[in-house]
Amino acid sequence: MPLPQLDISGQLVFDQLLHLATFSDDPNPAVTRILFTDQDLNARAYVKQLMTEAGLIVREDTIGNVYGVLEGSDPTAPAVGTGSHCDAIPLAGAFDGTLGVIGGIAALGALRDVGFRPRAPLEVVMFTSEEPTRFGLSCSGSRAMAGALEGDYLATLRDVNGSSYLEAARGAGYGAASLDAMLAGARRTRADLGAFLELHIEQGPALEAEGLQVGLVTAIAAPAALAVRFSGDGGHAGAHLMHLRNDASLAAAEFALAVERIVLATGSEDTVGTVGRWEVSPNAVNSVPREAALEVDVRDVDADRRDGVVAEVLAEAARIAEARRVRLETRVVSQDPPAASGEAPLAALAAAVEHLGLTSRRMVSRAYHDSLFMAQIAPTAMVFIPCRHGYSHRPDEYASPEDIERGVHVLALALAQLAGD
Ligand code: HGY
Ligand code: MN
Ligand code: MN
Ligand code: MN
Repeated sequence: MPLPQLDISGQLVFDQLLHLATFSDDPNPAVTRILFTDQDLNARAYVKQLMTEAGLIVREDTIGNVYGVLEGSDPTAPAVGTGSHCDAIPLAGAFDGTLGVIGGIAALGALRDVGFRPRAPLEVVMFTSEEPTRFGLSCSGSRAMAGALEGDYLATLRDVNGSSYLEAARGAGYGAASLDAMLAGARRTRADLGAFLELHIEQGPALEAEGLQVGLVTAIAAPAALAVRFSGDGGHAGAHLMHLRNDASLAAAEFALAVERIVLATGSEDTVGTVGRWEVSPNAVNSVPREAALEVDVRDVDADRRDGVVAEVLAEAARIAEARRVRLETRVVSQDPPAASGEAPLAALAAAVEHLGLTSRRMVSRAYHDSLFMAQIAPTAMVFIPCRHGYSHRPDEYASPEDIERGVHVLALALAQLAGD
């Protein structure tokens, strides 16, 4: 099909992203926007406003996924979707996730503005939450959509205030009579979703280092998240003698270095791991730590190798706990398979890149995305644009209006091909 001539303003999308970034619990340029908080609700309102202004039909599901729909000439055809997330981990930046939502709206708006009438419905979705910050679980919206989230498991999760996911969802105006009903209300299947694309910043340095304009993602690495808690008996930092102590934080310190050692021991640069969250209690200089609550992030493009690292890390936690006479609780919060991109969406992106005469390379995404789960219910692919120095999950995360314009343009042309006219 002849590809439509589109008028896309990277500057406009850039400005909208910077406005969206003002909805934050931390001062600019940092962005902190946690699921179902007031700033998250402000961001949702802005996204729905932009969807409406772009002429899209707005709807929300029971878990808070927000859809903007451009109706197709054949409403029975499986939809072609795009989207990403607007939640942001503490002290993050303005472009992670948001580019795929605001850029997706701009892509659908640009197609509509030139009178492009898709055969299949086109949808842009803001997933309710991709970051694991509030409940420890990543991608709750796309997991629910893909049927990859059990109500029994979600019921076990609590935030730092002890609130459940359902309570938080209801507080934000979502939810349902039960968790299972809420999850059922978000469910999509291959019958109603024919393809999915996600535009995202690379969150790494490769495109910039190689002077390339676009990345075509062939696979998404397999992520895992573990919760590990060491508990000792604490004591007075002065009077409690060393040979009597079972210091939980020292056990955590030995464990964190063991995670690094085990990850490096695979010998592959594709294996990565860190202890990203580490909370000590009572966290007083003159009190021997009683508790050390950690969260561990382990990833690899090779799922078996990732699983081997997870097993070794958990075994090492038990060895350290025994040796240091501390108690141990561990939980595998998530341990997800990798995702391979679908041929048709990848080909549509590649055709758009060629049509626009852009430089590109195929690459693996080491970050996870909602596409990791969308790939379980529809052929899925991602398109990356460079971000300055590869920085992400930092306030100085940055993507230029020019790169944004190229990414949105590729996305729009790929969506047009997949939806047909
Ligand atoms: O952690 C990730 O990979 C994603 O950016 N949340
Ligand atoms: Mn992120
Ligand atoms: Mn993201
Ligand atoms: Mn992501």
